Amino acid sequence: MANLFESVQLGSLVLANRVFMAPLTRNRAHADGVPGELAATYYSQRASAGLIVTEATQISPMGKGYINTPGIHSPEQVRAWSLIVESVHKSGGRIFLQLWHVGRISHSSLLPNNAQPVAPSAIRANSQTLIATGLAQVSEPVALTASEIKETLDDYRRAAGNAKEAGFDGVEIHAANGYLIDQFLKTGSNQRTDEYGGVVSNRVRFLTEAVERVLEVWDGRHVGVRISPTGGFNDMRDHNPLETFSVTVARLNSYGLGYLHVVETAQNSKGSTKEDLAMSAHLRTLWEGLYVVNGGYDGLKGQEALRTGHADAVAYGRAFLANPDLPRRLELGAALNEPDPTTFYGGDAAGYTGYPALT
Ligand code: 8OZ
Repeated sequence: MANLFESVQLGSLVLANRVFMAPLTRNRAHADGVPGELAATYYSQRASAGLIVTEATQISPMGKGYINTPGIHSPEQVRAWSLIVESVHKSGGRIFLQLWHVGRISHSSLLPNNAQPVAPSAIRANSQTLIATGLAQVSEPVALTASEIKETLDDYRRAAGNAKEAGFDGVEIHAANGYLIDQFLKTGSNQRTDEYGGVVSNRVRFLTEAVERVLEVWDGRHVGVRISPTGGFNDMRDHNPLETFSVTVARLNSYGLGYLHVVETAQNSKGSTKEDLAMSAHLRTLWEGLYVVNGGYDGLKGQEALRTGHADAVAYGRAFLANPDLPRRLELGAALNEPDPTTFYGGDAAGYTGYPALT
C-alpha cells in the first residue's frame, strides 16, 4: 500500500509525493482578475506538494462570484499565470489550474453591466459572497438558455486552452461546492425540463460536456475533476446523492481522466462524518483512476487513508495554507503553523506569503 511520501504517476508527470495542495480561494487578485504580485512567491513556496491545485479561477467574466478572484480568460491573466507557473516549475513543483464558473453564487456588482448571475434554474441560493462592501446575499439568478449553455461550454474550452498556453501541467474542473457544475448535478438547484435537467443522466450532461470541451485541448490524464457528493455548502441539496454521484462517477470513467478529487465534508472547514466517508468509499470502488480525497485530514489520517486503500493521494487545504513545507513537516512529524482565518480572504503578505518554513 502507498504512503504519503511515495511518488505517483499522473499522465506524463511523476509527482514527488501524495501530499497535494488543495485549491484555496485567497481573494488577492486585481479587480480585472489578474493574479497579484505575491502569487508566484506564494505558490512556489509550496512547490514541494506532489501537486498544487490553484485557487478556483473563473473561465469567463460571468463565471466570477467573489471580489478579487483570478481569471483565465484575458491575455493579461494568461501572462501573469505563466510567470507563476514558471516560478513553481523552477522550484521543482507541479501545478494544475482549477477551472471555475460560480453560476448562481455571485452578485450583480461583480458581473459585466451589473448582470444577474446565471444558473441551471432561476432559484436563488441562501448563501453569501464577498463583494466590495463586505459580505452580501447572492443575487437572484436567471436560467441559462440552450444557446447560453453552449457558449458557457465553449468558455471551458477556451479557458483550458489558455491554461495550456500559460504552461500549466494540467487542469482541474471544479464540479464541487455548489458552483455551476454542481448546480446542474444536484436536484435542489436544477429544475430544468430539457436534456440538462430531470433524471441524473441529464443532470450530469453539463459536466460531461465540459469535460469533453477541456479534452479538446488537454490529454485526459492531465485533467482532474473535483466533486462534493455530500456537500451542503452554498445551499446545496440533492434528493438522492448516492444515485447522482454513482452515475456521475461511472460516466466520468469513460474519459480516462487523471484523477477524481472528492471533498468529503458537508461544509468547508468541518470534518467528515461516517456518512461522508461511506459515500466516498463507495465512489472509490466505482472510480477506475487515481483517487484524491480532501477534508479534515491530518498527517496520521492521511497516512491511514493511503494504507487502507481509501485513497491514492490526500489534498490538504488549511494545513498547506499555513505550512509552505507541509510534506516535509508531515514526514518529520514536526509541529504545524496554525492557519489564521482573519487573513484567508483578501489582504497582503500577512497570512499569505508570511508563514515560515522549518529552518
Ligand atoms: C471559500 C470562499 C470562496 C470560495 C470553494 C471556491 O468552496 C471556493 C470558495 C471557498 O470551492
